[in-house]
Amino acid sequence: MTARVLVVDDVPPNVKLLEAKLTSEYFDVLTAFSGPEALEVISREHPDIVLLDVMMPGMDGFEVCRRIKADKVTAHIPVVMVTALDQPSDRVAGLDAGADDFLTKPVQDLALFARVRSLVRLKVMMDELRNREATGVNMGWDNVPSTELEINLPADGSILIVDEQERVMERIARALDDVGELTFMSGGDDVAERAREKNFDLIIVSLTMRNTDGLRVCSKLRSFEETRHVPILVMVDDGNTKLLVRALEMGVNDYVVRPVDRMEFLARVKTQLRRKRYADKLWENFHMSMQLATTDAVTGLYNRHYLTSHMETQIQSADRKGKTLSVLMMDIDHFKRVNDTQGHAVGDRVLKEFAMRIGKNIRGVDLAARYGGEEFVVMMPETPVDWALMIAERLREEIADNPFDVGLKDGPLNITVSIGVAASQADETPSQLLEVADKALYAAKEGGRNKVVVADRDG
Ligand code: GH3
Ligand code: MG
Repeated sequence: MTARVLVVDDVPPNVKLLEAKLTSEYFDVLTAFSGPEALEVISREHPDIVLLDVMMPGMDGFEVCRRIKADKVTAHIPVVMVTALDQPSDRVAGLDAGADDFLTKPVQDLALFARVRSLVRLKVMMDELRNREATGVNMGWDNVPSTELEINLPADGSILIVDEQERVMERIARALDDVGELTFMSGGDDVAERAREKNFDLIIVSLTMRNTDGLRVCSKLRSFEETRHVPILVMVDDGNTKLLVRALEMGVNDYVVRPVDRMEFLARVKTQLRRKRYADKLWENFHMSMQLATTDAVTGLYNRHYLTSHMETQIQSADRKGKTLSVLMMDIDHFKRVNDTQGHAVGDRVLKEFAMRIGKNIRGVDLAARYGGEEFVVMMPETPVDWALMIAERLREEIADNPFDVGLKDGPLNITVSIGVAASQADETPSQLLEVADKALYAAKEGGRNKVVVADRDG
């Protein structure tokens, strides 16, 4: 995931250091050396996240943060305060100013990347939600129930805490008192299994339990359908970097180091809960607009009109941010044969099942539409073409490897799909991009069907 990060500090070597670190992880870095300059860069460049030094002459970090959060246009941009290690009071002041997270100096790589990524993921979802609502307005649906466009969905929810130490759990309970409903589990081999049974909004796991392998719990949580998208926050002991790296690689969303600072813990928990809220909202919104916009009774997917109208906004926003939008153009192979041999009603059932499988295999920010009879398009914001290719391959396999059970007495039907993949280029219109993807789809058909082909942009 690439993102544009603005680094603000009045000490040039500090800026250089963070810039070098972030650039090495493929973030795009903007810089500013004072509060007023930061505000100017923000209003001009719309960065995805701001790393803000607290101590600056003139306008300090708190004031900059307050101004970012007070302006409707910039309030949704996540702000990370960079504070001196020995200033816990800064954290309280930072929270009051509306900061989303903290880093302490000297900034450690692991903390930096974990926090930046976590907040960028949150912002991607928030942006998508807003774009979709803008599309709804463009299409003249005055009656679309508007989800809160305000930046702050409440950060509360149902939290599971997994730790063996009673003392720790008691302290956590006190810290999270008014954040949500708490459930405690004191470890055991079946923790992850038990966690599946309830809809948690956040799971906090200790990685230093004696009788339970916390990492294993996390890896199971990531593999179960029910808990795959639930944010995980882990607690580790200071200095146990190896364990932490493995946890982050596994897809754990954030971490806190023991002894846990109460304010910091609270901020982290709230960020994760808010992110979950947005993800849920996106899904809700997805289903709602689907019902409102769809003229396609068969699959329940977005129609062509919605797709192209939304894609226009998306391509513009990708251009502005210097990011890539990818599309998959998919067409069921020899679908006419299904109709001819099994009848139109069975054909419809295949289309329905096909649409459902697409839905299951894409992210909440992606958008699936029925483009024509048995042609479907998936649009994926902020997705480079090689990821898109990977997702297309996964979809192709999912279709080909699992015959469609549409209630025939001869058993399930073998279905395959051909897919063309294309990534947007600057100033392209939706129809140009779709045409490029369509050419790739044609090549996949020519190449024998049940294939994925990436558009050849040179030829
Ligand atoms: P190819 O592999 O080249 O894509 O072959 P194909 O048979 O899938 O392609 P073709 O374009 O020749 O046929 C598409 C068929 O899809 C023809 C049309 O009757 C059928 N179709 C289109 N919309 C619907 C629908 O809503 N329901 C059903 N049952 N069939 C549909
Ligand atoms: Mg076809």
